[in-house]
Formats: sequence, structure tokens, C-alpha cells
Amino acid sequence: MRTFAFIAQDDDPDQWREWLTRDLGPIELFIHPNIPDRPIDYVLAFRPPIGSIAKLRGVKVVFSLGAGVDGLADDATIPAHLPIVRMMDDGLIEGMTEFVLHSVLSAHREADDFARLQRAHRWDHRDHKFARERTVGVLGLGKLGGAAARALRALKFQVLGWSRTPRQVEGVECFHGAAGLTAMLRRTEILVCLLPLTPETERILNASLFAQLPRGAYLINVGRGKQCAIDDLVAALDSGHLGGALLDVFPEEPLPAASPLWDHPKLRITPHIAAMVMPRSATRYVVEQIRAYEAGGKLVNLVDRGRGY
Ligand code: NDP
Ligand code: OXD
Repeated sequence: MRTFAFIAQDDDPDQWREWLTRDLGPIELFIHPNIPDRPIDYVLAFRPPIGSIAKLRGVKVVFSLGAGVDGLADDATIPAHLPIVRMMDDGLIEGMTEFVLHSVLSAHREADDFARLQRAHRWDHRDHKFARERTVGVLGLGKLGGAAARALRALKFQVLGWSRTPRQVEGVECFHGAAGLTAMLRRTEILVCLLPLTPETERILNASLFAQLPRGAYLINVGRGKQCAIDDLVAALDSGHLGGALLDVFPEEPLPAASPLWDHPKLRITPHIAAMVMPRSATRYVVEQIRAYEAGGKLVNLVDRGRGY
């Protein structure tokens, strides 16, 4: 019988056990910290405590229950030879694409302003731009950023995209590296961050980046909270340089109830729900990989520990 260790405090082990059992037959799934000292085949993990995987015996593959692997890629105690597969089921791409489209369209059609006008009982007309007249910049052109950029393009937005290495996405003007970022930012009216958290991207959304955006630009951060220097963001919103922002991710999660961010008039907040990993579809992805691995096939979406994502 296959053995699993479950080290993911925000996920529901019972659902994972149920769905894995439907596909694989009986399994043993042990929940951190109650994992016995016996061989474990597979680990299911999201932001596991440092060292918690290294002390397990016999592990064949670690499955990240998130697309983001911060907390796994940077745990130096995990043996270098141990494959780490990140979550990338179709549901995650579909969910993120929907969320980005909804957020960009809301910013584009000034939904926050109209909500304020409603609260003030004001019936104010104004002209609006069409999507083809609006430029959206996407930081990160990977599985999620690439899909979001293509979907925005399909709605006729002018789409710019930025990656670490040169990329091509049909219909999207692509930039890379530091010079590329500067060139992209100065034209970006709505900026979507879909970067992985690495030492290079930590606090990348800071005062200097905001200053390069045109006045009134809107920020959507669906990457990771630590990518945003919150004080710089609040200053840019308060000065009017940024028109608004949507944050789905925060340096500290859950966002403390006492945080002043909740009440900032130019901030829209969602509780890290842009794309949810749902056991009913995510288990299919894990099971397919387990079957391929056990048949001597290749694992896909492997984390490159050197580059950190
Ligand atoms: P991928 O690994 O597929 O793509 C990452 C992209 O970011 C690549 O295009 C990569 O460049 C680029 N990148 C990485 N480092 C840099 C850098 N230093 N400078 C410029 N570009 C860089 O990731 P995904 O698209 O699958 O996911 C992105 C992130 O979204 C996840 O890491 C996670 O943090 C976040 N996420 C958030 C969720 C939410 O609910 N809010 C849900 C799921 C994920 P290159 O192409 O050259 O490699
Ligand atoms: C992820 C997330 O990385 O949910 O999948 O943030």
C-alpha cells in the first residue's frame, strides 16, 4: 500500500485521502506532525516547516499542493536529488485566468469608482475606454501568466508581458530582464503580477517600480505577498500616483483583522483565492504523475531548485 505524508496546514487532508483513495485504492496518509518513523512514498506539501520533509525516510516524490513553491524550493534541507513537482492542474489555470480577467475588467471599467459613487447616491456619467485602447502589463509569462496574457489579448486588450528569459506569446509584446521591465512599465496602465517568489522578485513591487508606471495605474497582485512593499504601495495610492490596487496575497496571511489595509479606500482585498487548488481535480493530476513515475515515465512541472521556481 502506498504511503503519503501530508504537510499542508491550510489544506484538508480528509478530502485528499478520499479523492486519492478513489483513484489509487487504499492508501495510508499521515498528517504532519503525526508521521510515523517508517518509509513514506509520497509527500503532499504546501509551505511545510523547514526540515519536516528532510527527516522522512524513503520519499520518492514531493508534490507541492501549490503552483508557487516558495517554502519548498528554498528549503535547503530537502535532498537535492528528491524531485519536487508543483501543482499545475487545468483547474488552477482556469481559475487564475478567470480571476485576472475579472480583476482587469473591473479596473478597466473603474468598478471601484462606481461602487463609491453608488454609496454616495451619485449618478455620474463618464466616457470610457475600450479594451483595445487599454494597455495591461503581465509580470511573469509562465503557465498562469501566459494563460492570463492570452485571455486578455482575446478580449482585445493591448498586452505586454515580462519574463526572466526571452519568451514569445502570440499577440503579446514580450519583454525580459531589467531593461525590458522599464520599457514595459512606462506603457502599463494595469499591472498584473504573476511572478513566483524568489530572492529576485521579493519586494519587486516597490516605490521605484510604481514611479515608472503612468499616473493613475492600477496594480493587481496575485503572485505572492512578499513581492509587494506594502508601505510603498500605500504611499503611491495616497499620493494619487496609483489609481487603485487589488491584493489577493499578503506578506502575512491571513491578513490580520486589525490591518489598516482592510479599510483603505483604494484597495480591493481578496483572501488568496485567485486560483484554488481543489482536491477533486488536483488529485487527478497527482495520480497521473504517480502512475507515470511508477511505470518509469517522466514527471512534469518539476521545480528547478537552482532558479527557485
Ligand atoms: P511559472 O513558473 O510557470 O512562471 C513564472 C514566470 O515568472 C516565468 O515566465 C518566469 O520567467 C518569470 N520569472 C521568474 N523569475 C523572474 C524574474 N526574476 N524576472 C522576470 N521574470 C521572472 O509560474 P506560474 O505561472 O505557474 O505561477 C506564478 C505564480 O503565481 C506562482 O509562483 C505563485 O506564486 C502564484 N500563484 C498564486 C495563486 C493565487 O491564488 N494567488 C495561485 C497559484 C499561483 P521565465 O519564463 O524566463 O522562466
Ligand atoms: C498556489 C497558491 O501557489 O494557491 O497554488 O497560491
